[in-house]
Amino acid sequence: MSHREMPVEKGLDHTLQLLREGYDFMMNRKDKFHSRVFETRLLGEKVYGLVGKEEAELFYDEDKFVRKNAAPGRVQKTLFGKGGVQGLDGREHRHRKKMFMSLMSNDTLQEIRQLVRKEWNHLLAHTEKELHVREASQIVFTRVALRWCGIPFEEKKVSDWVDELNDLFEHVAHIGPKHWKARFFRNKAEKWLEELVEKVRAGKETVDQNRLLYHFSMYKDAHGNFLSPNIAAVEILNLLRPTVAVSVYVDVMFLAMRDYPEEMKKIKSQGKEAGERFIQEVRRYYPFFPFLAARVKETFIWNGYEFEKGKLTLLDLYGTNHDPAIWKNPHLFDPDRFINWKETPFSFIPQGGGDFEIGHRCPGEWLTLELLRETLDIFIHDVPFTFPKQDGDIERNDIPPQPNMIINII
Ligand code: HEM
Ligand code: MYR
Repeated sequence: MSHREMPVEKGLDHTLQLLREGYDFMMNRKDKFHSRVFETRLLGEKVYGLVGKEEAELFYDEDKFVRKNAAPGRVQKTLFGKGGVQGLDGREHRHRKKMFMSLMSNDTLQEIRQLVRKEWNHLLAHTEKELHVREASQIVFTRVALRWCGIPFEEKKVSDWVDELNDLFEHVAHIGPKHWKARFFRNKAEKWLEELVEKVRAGKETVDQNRLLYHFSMYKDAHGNFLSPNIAAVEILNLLRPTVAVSVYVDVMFLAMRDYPEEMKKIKSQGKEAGERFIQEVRRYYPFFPFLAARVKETFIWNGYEFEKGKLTLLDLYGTNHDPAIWKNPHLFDPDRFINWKETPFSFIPQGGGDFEIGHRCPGEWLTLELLRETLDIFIHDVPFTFPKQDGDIERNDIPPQPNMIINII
């Protein structure tokens, strides 16, 4: 196929625009260039941008893109950690990913729902009237995550866990002290978990052998070796941290309940299916994880465009979930769009696309849905509440979004 000129954004660097435009950065360029493939410059590097369904399919082609050295340093030092599943490729990735997927059985998901209900009941029993949705769900999900993973904890240390796990995902994109605090917490949490893994291996800590702490401590890689204690710690944090991050979805879910009260009525009268569509639309409509990063494995040509070996490539998750070629009236909140919706691996990608086992798609997607289902069920059916007057605005460059919803329990 002949070469086509890829649209190139002029200028030395556009990182400041990214920080300003936030979730709209990629879509703005797609619209400006009338192209779903373009080139720009970020953090001093030439970067390809991809938006859309076919583009997502390309991004997940493991013959074309690798994850090694793709995530920027500030993401690795806060959100992901180093040496974890996110940065692996090929055989090594599949082996490690199998471990994550084996944790997501039906029994596990059912247990998670019970834990969620128990922890919400516990928290609500101690709530007078005003409930800060974000903080409350952070506490509930931290306790769920620690119990589910089998991490021993003292009651008085729970609030430290809440703060520390939150910092790992809330300050990735910040500049200054908040971001440095997140780095500090990652080092602290990794060190604590490394010591725990070593004690489990040495039989010095009695732990439930059916729990994740034990599984990850004893897991052997594709070559039959234990993970280094540090990498085991990084992977345990890869379960604890995102479970707590589901509090962001709960926060925006309450924002949707406040802004679209007719949808709450539908869920009450029509039941489960309507709730399911509501949760899917919350994950499509609101921004959360903006884009993914990979590097070109070998130079190749796609649709006439040349992708050069080693270059950083970003796939726009938010833009693909708002692509008018996939979604009618994408900027309208409409759960009914999911009636008779045919799921495909690359068009609805709030937690990544493609295949769970082979690719990097989020292994926690079903778990996320369970946490949201149970939480929605509790607040739709069991806990009457009202919304006091409040803003609930989401800034376009607030990554992740912080509506910080408040409700009054009646
Ligand atoms: C990967 C989003 C919850 C564990 C990912 C990816 C995204 C994502 C966008 C990257 C996909 C890719 O690179 O192709 C989210 C969001 C969540 C969430 C928005 C809601 C808060 C969870 C939960 C867990 C989890 C609850 C586990 C308990 C992981 C892991 C990976 C991952 C281990 C790396 C997978 C791999 O590289 O193969 N997630 N996730 N996530 N997620 Fe989630
Ligand atoms: C998780 O903890 O893995 C799930 C939710 C984290 C959301 C954090 C949002 C910031 C992501 C910036 C990503 C840039 C990737 C190149």
